[in-house]
Amino acid sequence: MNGISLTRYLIEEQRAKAQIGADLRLLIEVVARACKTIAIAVGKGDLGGVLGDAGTGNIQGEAQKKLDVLSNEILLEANEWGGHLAGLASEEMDHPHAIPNEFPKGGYLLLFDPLDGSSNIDVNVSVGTIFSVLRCPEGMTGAEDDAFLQPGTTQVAAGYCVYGPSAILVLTLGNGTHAFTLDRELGSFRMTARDIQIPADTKEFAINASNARFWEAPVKRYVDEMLEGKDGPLGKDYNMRWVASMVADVHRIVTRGGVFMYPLDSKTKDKGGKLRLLYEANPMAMIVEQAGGAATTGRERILDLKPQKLHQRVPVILGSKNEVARVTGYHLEG
Ligand code: AHM
Ligand code: MG
Repeated sequence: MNGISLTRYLIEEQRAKAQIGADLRLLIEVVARACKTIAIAVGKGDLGGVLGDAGTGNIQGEAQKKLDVLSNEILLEANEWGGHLAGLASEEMDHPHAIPNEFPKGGYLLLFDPLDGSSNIDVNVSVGTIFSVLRCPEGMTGAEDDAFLQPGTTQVAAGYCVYGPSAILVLTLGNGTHAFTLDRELGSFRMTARDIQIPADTKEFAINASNARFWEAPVKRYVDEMLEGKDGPLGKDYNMRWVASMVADVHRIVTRGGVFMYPLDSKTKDKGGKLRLLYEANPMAMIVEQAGGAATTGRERILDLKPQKLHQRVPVILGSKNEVARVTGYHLEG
């Protein structure tokens, strides 16, 4: 079945398996369309005048790139008028964006990191969009932060689009993880991998090793053991990769296995971690679990966490399930 369009995949999910309704199908189509627009903007680079800082900051005190702001606007504009959403929340907005009164409202909530890894934009390294879809709880409008504070297990869909040599949308509707590559001439996403399975074992890990002196003991132990290679307790040589774009690092793991860690460390402890729960960790955890992998904070399954704040941060360890189990075990022993 490789090669079917995203549209056909969604229609078949809606028709044959009653897996999704028309509203969710529209939502995914609209997000995919926005990702195409972002892919074009990212691809133009300097020629589009889109590189560099926007001169503004987000609620987390991070400097925004022009493409962070543009990607956020593209996703908002694409999603606010279709009638499928009650509200939207983003890494780049302090509070949710309510659907303007002139448009009909739907039953879903959309969360996104419009352009993750944006520190890589100016050096032409892969970046990506991450998104998560929730149902708007009864009695809420979708404009309040509380509407979005749902555990990751309640996500009805999650995905990312990595803007690399090709643009690839990786999507789960809760029954498997599938990849769709953008055919730039046709302007359509076509399935290039169905029911992705992340190998349970791996010899590849991803961590920002410059933080080593800030790590907790279980992560130090695990990384030291990997570095000892085949003469150490793990009995094999490991390789290391760190793109510093979560989307690109996770995409490598989805493609060939590996373990990704942005663990708790003494530098980010006060904030709870580096990566954001609702629009980075939760969607990636759903995608990885649906592909047979695992995702924890080191101590708990990410998808079971009960969010307290819209922009909450968490430690993230995800990927090949035996390695995630090993390092999670080290945390629980300690
Ligand atoms: P961002 O959302 O501001 O781009 O930050 C998240 C990114 C992730 O994509 C990546 O894994 C991480 O930050 C890299 O952090 P570091 O620069 O500490 O290696
Ligand atoms: Mg991000």
